[in-house]
Amino acid sequence: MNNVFPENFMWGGAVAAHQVEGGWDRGGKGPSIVDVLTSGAHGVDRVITDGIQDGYLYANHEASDFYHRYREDVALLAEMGFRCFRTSIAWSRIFPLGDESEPNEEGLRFYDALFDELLKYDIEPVITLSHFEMPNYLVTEYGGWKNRKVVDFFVHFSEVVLKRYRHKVKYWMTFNEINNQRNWKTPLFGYCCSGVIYTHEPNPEECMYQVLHHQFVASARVVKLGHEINPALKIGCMIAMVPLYPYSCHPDDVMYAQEAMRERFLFSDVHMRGHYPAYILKEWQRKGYSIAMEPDDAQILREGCADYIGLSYYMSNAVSKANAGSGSALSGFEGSVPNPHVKASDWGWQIDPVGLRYVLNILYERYEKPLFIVENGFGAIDKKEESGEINDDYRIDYLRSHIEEMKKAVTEDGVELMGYTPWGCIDCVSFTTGQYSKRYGFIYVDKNDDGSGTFARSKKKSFDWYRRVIASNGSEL
Ligand code: BGP
Repeated sequence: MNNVFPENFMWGGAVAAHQVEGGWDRGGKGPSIVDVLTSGAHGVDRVITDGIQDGYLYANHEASDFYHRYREDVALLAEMGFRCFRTSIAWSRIFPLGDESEPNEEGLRFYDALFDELLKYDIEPVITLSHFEMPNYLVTEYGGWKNRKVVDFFVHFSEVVLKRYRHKVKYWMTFNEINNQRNWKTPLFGYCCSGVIYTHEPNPEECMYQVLHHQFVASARVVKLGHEINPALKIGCMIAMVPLYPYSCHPDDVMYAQEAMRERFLFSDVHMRGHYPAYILKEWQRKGYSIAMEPDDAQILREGCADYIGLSYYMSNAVSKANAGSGSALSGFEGSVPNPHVKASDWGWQIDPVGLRYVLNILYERYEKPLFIVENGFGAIDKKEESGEINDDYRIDYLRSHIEEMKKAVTEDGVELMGYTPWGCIDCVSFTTGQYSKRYGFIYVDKNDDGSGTFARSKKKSFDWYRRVIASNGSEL
């Protein structure tokens, strides 16, 4: 079973700037929305008070101190044999306020140095342009993504970095988990994706679709621009792919699950096909929503289809019509029920490796475009033994079982898969909890929820395991 994955399969790992870098106010960086999320400090008003779990207080100000320690980290990634590394560029490191025309050279130099360091070891950077962290100024001055002007600011930022790094970075993605804001009832998701607290809007859902339209247009413009800057660039979209199974084979459950899945497909449909699908136009009509669009928008969307689908996969969910409210599943699937056939993590995330093979197949059948698993992983509280060892066998089990299913999708089903980058390869701040103790890494970082810790790095048991997986191109699991 040697070489079941293509020789150029991109094994690696993923993080995001605000969850790993720290240095939140270093090198001329401006505050981003996550830097001030629950605080009233630094002259910025407290923005969200509801819906955010305790602990999301400045954890990202220092995060894993990657900003100062990236050389040491990249050397460790190289030791594991990484062929690629996914991270994001913090927009407010390049444009502290977000709207200026002149970029911050010091911020640009940081990413130059990081990319050079990666390339020194033949590690391909895979870069997300927006991972939950727009410059805070764009929210306080412009109201975030509901303002069409933000499209131009984002395209300008993207143009600067695409040009600057065109010979260093080939693989890009526009918006991380763009479909998370479909979850607008949870302020954290909606806000981090858009800078808008949807629940404070007179018509939250309509506002969310307006924001989304702006982001679709921005993404399409960036894809087109990127190809003009360097035709070799591959610019993908990024979707959180949680499949929603019908709870039973009752036709009502099956239909409900299909409707609920449009909460995912809407995003990949527009990104990959370049137009809005019929089901969403009908939904808007039913609800009397009118989304402001400019005359050229349809053409922009058509001309800016993404090159590949980046996806995160952590879990599956099940939905039951009987459990749902009266609204359509597309307006928030209230019918979510625990699946009795799978176990869940301590955070209730249902562990379902077969679901990964399933989503790879449904996405590939639907678009016949390359896929890239840019997040997958197991968040857990790791215990450091007195000997210093961290025996994270649960993480190895999780990853092994998912890689096995990914392998079937590639070798048995013929899915075109570009690579695999497990989430949080270096321990970093958890997005949904804001805490440090929910860890995903192969590399342990000595940092605790109360802010204590030395930032010292050490290797978990999974470090060596993953090194062997990569060295054997996935045949030794
Ligand atoms: C995804 C995000 C990541 C990441 C991951 C794990 O939704 O793209 O930023 O954090 O989930 O989630 P958490 O950190 O909350 O466990």
